[in-house]
Amino acid sequence: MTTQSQPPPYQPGGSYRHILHADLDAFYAAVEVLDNPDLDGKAVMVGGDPENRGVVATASYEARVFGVHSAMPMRTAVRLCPQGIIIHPRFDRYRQMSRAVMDVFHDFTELVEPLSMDEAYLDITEAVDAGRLPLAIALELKNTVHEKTGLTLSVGAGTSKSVAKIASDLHKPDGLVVVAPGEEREFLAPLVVGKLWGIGPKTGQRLRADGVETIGDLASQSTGWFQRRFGKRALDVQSRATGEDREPVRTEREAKSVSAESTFATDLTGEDTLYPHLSRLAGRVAQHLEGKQLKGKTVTVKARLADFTTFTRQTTLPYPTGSDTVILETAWRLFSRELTPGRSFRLLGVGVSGFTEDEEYQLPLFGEEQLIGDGDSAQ
Ligand code: DCP
Ligand code: MG
Repeated sequence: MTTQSQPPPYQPGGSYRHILHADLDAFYAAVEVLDNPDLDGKAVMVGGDPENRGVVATASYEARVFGVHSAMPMRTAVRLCPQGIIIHPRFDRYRQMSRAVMDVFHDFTELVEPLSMDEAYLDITEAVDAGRLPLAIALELKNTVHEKTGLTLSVGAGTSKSVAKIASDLHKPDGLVVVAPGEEREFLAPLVVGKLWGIGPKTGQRLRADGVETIGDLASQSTGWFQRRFGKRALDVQSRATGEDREPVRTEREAKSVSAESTFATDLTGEDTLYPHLSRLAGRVAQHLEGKQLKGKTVTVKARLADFTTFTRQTTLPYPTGSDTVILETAWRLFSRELTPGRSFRLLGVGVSGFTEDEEYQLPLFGEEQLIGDGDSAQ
């Protein structure tokens, strides 16, 4: 593995940083259409079986018109879009395409931060400082990805990661939105607060209840208001709302652990109830590890009891893993020891750490990768 140098820190009053956020359109479905042109123009739904509580990993834009979306139970998707063609995911093929796309990104700049298999930030400051326009670079990136892989990419350009990310999502599919330096605040102002990184549905709802609907409403609040509202996160949220955040594009494997946790609406008890939750969390962690191309040796389970007692249990495997099956089996082994009758849980978490840079390890073949979709957060 090579470690790349970071861009110089942002100098207030100095020149702008220029960042692209690039995200493939309907990634898994687009790969399926590419490999089988008969599917072109049809409602394609990639995911698990409707009979087996499978979920939709993604759907083509033709299927989305009917309301089908990622993480929806496939059974619901079939009801909304009966003519939809269900395709089982081929992860190896998606990984292969992902690598090809990431290679193109790396031809543009060495400062690439992958966020998942189909999405990355690119720091293009050097090229812009040398006289190229962000628009020209973004167009060339889209064209090159299309030429080399046949996939379409949506790109957002801006002076910060959060502006670029919001911009890339705005005109999907095949979108291209450039936010000029100095126009960040104006660009963000009319958008709903939920578009901001870090404002989930619950926070969004609470803000709306207080009359803060748009990012513009948020940006006009005082620093004291942000502090009361967001505590430790105040400065981060405020700088994102005003389009002034200066998070650098991170190329190194900085993550020390990848985890996902879930607090339940009601305390849960019993194996049958808790196992699916652990399974979902293990799936989220595996997906995140995959996006970051990481494997770790240590699996941790976190649990909080009804009385708020919180504890963690962990074990170290003889080999690094990124497999949802292995993570789940290990996590369940740790957790099931704690599952005494009647004990009820309000939170569960699964984490993987102890990352290795040795890519030589190959796991023996475990069962098929499972598809577990849900909106839990993974860090
Ligand atoms: N994915 C998944 N489960 C989810 C969300 C996504 O398995 N809950 C997979 C399938 C997607 C891929 O990750 O194809 C990329 O995720 P995106 O959120 O970028 O979604 P798409 O690329 O499919 O659509 P788009 O980016 O055009 O909205
Ligand atoms: Mg995508």
